[in-house]
Amino acid sequence: MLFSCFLQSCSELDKTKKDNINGFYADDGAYEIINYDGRSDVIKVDGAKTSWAVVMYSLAKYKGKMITIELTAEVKREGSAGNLLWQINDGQNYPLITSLNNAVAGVWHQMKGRIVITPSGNDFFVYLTNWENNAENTTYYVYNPTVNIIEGNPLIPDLSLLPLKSVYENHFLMGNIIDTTYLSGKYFDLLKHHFNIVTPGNNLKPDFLAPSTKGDAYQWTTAEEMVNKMISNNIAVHGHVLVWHEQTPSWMTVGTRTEVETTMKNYIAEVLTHFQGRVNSWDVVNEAIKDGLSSSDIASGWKNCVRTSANPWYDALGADYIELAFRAAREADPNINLYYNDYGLENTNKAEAVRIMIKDINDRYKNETSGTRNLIDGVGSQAHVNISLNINNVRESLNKLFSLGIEVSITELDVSTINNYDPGSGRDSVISEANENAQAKVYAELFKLYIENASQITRVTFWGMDDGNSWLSVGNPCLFDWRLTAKRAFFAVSNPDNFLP
Ligand code: 9MR
Repeated sequence: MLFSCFLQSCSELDKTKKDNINGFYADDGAYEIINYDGRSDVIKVDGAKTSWAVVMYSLAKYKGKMITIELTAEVKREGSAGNLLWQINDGQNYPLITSLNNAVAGVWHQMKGRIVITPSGNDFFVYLTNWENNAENTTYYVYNPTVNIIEGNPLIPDLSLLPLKSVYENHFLMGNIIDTTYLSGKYFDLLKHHFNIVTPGNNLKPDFLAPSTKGDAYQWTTAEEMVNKMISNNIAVHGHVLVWHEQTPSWMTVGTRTEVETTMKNYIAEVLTHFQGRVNSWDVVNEAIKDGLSSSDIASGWKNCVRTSANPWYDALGADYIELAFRAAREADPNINLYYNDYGLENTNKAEAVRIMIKDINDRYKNETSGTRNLIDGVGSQAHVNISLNINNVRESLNKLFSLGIEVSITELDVSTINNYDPGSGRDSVISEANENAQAKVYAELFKLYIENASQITRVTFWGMDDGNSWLSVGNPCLFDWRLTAKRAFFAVSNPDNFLP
């Protein structure tokens, strides 16, 4: 049995509990501290002995104060796969800190989590549990649980840094994404400091605006709040997205060809009219071109390069859905800038397919308008890349897009330190020095290239402000860490030459 205490709040422990490890204690009778799997001082929680089989850590002394709780532990389940979760109990609420879902039994798993909280209830502790299906009868083991507490507001942006929008004011617009988190407090301060255009990351998508049931009312409230807040702060808004194979209520793509075409037109008209004069450019169609294209696919024509699988717009309307959407948008608001947006254009074949598609659609539209107007005004290269990026491919692809003679924007830039799209827990931000340097170098290479081509680039938008809130948080792809501190990546974007040979 181990009675020693390592962390500050040890003295705050409930003395009625018998034992603790690093200040953690388990509930009476249901646990023992054992040597297990070659490790000493493992907490074994015996699921058969209690319905309240938890490992707890008292935070009573922080009640009513804003703190950040960071937790780590190694955990292992007995029996079958299942969940292990870290929660708060403040006597009234039980916020989830993090969960390990469907963890395989019989192996150790690393768990970590972070929460910023000001608890107001009668009690205050964190606990690790295997609560699932109203039962906690699985035995599990916890090794080396740790807590780190940061007191006060953890967000510490440095607003004395030269704003990125000033660094690039003669080159292109600087953008980032927003959700409701970024509308106030230090998140908003940092957004306003550096960026002059935003893209709502989710709130202008069909599944946020359109009714989930056909015929019900549109849901404007949150989007309105966002757009108005930005405009009143002189931050422009780019709209994302009207027609996409994801995040779209299913009723919108169900019916005969004529019905779906009508639904699409009505949706586009409804949204563009609603935001007319407030949102200046829109991604009309997103991600319509397939991955893994060969040169013979491209030689067979762009319509053979359109995404066919899991694409309900394609199922209803065929490859024509792309042009139909742009025509509907032009009709609904002739003054708005219409963008085609896609990812993976670092792959030169995919960029080529996008190029021939836009050229074909624009050439035909120009014929109809006596050469006066394109239908597609801009092309967005998302640029979700990682530290193995080959900058030569980016250069070649951008040159293909520049050859179209329309606006080119970088629309969703992030540089992940891992080579996959693991979204992570949303709470990671431990980055090795080697990865932070490699990431800074890629950002520097990209911005050097963008600067060289600045006359042909309208906007560069990052897909996330900080690693804590990024959709790829586990790969820490942003310029700021979860506390809004500028990373090397930020300084590489501010001054690429300092990070290049
Ligand atoms: O960042 C968005 C994330 O919060 C959503 O869960 C996800 C769901 O589809 O969409 C993310 O944004 C995507 C964007 O709309 C289109 N390009 C890829 C982006 C990352 O998945």
